[in-house]
Amino acid sequence: MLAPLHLKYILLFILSIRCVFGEEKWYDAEDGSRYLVVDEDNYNWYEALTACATRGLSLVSIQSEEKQNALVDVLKKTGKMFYWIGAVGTYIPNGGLVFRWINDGEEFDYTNWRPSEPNGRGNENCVHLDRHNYRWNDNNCRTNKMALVCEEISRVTQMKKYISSLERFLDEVIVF
Ligand SMILES: [Ca+2]
Repeated sequence: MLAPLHLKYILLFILSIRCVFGEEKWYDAEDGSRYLVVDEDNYNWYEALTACATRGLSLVSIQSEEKQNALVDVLKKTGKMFYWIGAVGTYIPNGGLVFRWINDGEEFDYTNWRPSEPNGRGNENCVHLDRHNYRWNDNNCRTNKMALVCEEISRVTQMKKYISSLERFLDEVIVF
């Protein structure tokens, strides 16, 4: 049978492994929201999106300064430098790159870009938060490995957004 002292060292060893390989943890933000931070910087944007989806979650969208501030408070407690968020650049028919939130497909209203960003011009279509100053940067979706932040999006919320976008679409194509 293991002595208590040995058990203590085994527990410390297990904890140290968690520190080396990172961890995921739920955080309660001051705005009442909850965010799951996967604090391992080995995901490209697509893998980050999948990591959230497999947990029934979505990469976080930051549509307001209040949400940005809440998220900054959360990230002050985490360990990595770069975190993927749920935004991508999409091309519009008349040219140009427009950034949208994946949760509702809406163009950015509130933004918090790092100075001189976005600068990818189509080569950096995915957005991440930078803990140097908690501002945003567009970066290559596939080649960069980062940590990530997920949030819960309820099925009711998703359905309301779907119905709203469908209504807008029908308003445009149906003439009574
Ligand atoms: Ca950039």
